[in-house]
Amino acid sequence: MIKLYGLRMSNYYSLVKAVLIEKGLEFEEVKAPPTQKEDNLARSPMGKMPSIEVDGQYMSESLAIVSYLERMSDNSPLIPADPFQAGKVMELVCHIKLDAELVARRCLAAAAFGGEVSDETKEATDKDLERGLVAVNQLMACDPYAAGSSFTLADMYTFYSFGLINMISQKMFSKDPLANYPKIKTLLEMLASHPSIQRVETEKSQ
Ligand SMILES: N[C@@H](CCC(=O)N[C@@H](CS)C(=O)NCC(=O)O)C(=O)O
Repeated sequence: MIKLYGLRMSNYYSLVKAVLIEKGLEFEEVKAPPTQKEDNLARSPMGKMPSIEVDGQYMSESLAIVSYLERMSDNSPLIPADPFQAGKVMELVCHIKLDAELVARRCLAAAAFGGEVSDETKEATDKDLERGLVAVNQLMACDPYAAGSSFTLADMYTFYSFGLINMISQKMFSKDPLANYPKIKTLLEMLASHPSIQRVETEKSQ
């Protein structure tokens, strides 16, 4: 049985949990906050969450983990069989993660934990995020799903990254990052009722 380490409040933890559910894989959740303690570093070299344990071996990084899970079960494929379409899904995932979410995360400590951020960082984040969102929007099919007609890994990253991007953007810049992207907004509303995502979100409050 796969063990999933981390906390339910983490968007990356939630994403991996939703993929485990989507793929119909059995798993056990183990509460493990991000720390620089030896046991956590053994599971996750940067001390972050989530990580998984399979037969006594560990794996970190959500993208590595979900790629592994995708190969572990044929249920509900999240990456298309066609090599080019598979590449397109991963392209969208990369842009969401690198050019939108990781940019917004520069202000996470200030937005969520009362940390400090310089005006320079704030301004650069706002500007870079706008650019990242243009790129993401260019690749988003929203037809009706992120990468086209079927639900893929890009939908999982859309849901779990935009939750965080929205929160940071509203708090730091007092603006709706998706104001100019109504198709992505509609997609997010649809994804909120996708069964695996809905279960993860419901269980957060338990
Ligand atoms: N690239 C990693 C990022 C994981 C990550 O940043 N996790 C956050 C929680 S959502 C964390 O552990 N933060 C605590 C820290 O950075 O020490 C992944 O995709 O799994």
